[in-house]
Amino acid sequence: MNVYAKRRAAVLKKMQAQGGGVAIIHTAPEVMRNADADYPYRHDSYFYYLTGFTEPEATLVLVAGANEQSILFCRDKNPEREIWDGYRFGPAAAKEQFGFDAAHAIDSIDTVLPQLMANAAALFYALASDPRLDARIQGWLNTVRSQVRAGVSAPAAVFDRRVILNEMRLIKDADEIAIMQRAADISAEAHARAMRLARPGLREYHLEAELLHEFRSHGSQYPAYGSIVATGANACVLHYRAGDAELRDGDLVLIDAGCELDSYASDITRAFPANGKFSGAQKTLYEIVLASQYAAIDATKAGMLFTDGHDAAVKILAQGMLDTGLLDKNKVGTLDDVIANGDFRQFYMHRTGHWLGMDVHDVGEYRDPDYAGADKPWRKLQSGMVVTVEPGIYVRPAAGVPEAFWNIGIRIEDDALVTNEGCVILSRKAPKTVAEIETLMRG
Ligand SMILES: [Mn+2]
Repeated sequence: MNVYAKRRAAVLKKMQAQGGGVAIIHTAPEVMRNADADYPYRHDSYFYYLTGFTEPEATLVLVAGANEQSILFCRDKNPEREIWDGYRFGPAAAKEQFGFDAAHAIDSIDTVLPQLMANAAALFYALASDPRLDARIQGWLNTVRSQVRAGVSAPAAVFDRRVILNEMRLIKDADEIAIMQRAADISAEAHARAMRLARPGLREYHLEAELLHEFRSHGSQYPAYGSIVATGANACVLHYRAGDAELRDGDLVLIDAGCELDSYASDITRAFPANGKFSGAQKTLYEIVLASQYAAIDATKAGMLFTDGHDAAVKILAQGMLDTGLLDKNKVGTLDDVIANGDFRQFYMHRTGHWLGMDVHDVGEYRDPDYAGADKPWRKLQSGMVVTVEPGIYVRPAAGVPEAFWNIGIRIEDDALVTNEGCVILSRKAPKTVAEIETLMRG
């Protein structure tokens, strides 16, 4: 049984535990960019997780009844279209190749799906994720309901299938971990390449081009998200995209970029001096962020709370802000005051991590899903989760802030696989210490 079939079997088991029913998982639609040109096609992550099938216009149906079935709907063979757009499996070959119990042409879904839904206990689908999909579900349900006088019953309950799938996707299996390690290796090498080639006079897009070159030449299909290449003050804009600003002597350059490989994301951030040597002020802040990242990594292991890493990082960052005068002790008080009152948010305004997987901000609850009450505590990390660890400091010019630190933006981000003993840093090959970065850039 292939890994996708195993996952489908696991989903069917969970559906059975909820009384059985029919699950519907569409892949993503093709989206037009302009005129006849589409955006690069990217399948839906849930759909791929359960099928490994990458063609557009496809739907997976899981039937958890007395007779369990995995059924694929996909594009029919079409010699004419295949000349223009390329090979299509078609239902017969897809069934064979991907191990489904049955496969049908997508054009037949309006006829076949209501038959599968007839007398099913419940529907499992992604509620209110897409109005077009909701309308189609309504149509199929009404077709089933119209047969009620013939003794057919319609599903009486609807469950959000994402609840089952998010929990599964949150814990990565060996197959996924192997892919994520390769993705992180490629991205780490891309960061090293950008550092090696960086020098004053280049523009942000030159470094972006180097990242893309490294990603693509190692088989990555696309970047996992829009690459951030931000020089100087641009680094203080959290969602800045690589633009055309020139790297100036004395700038710090922040790169937040990761490739997607075989549907899995990597997500790495590094900051380095354009001229290869940290200034005193840059190094001071860099060492604070690095220390905070090590503290957060130490708190990243099974049994710790998701927020423990953030809290550990904030403690070090806030102390550093007091030590450097970014925060004025006479105004903000002690470390405890700074943390309690949130004064550190002037320079550190985001959280320290997020789940990582097929999506860069991957699915999964951050609160304990098993807690019955309303005020759910943060969830504990478990072996097999992958989380980013990404503290930072961003200093915008402001009255009372020492000018030496103005416009310095630093974030250090790694991808951590949680284990029972601690964590494995998947992105460990990206140079990180001041010495590593300066040595590489001198090279
Ligand atoms: Mn991130």
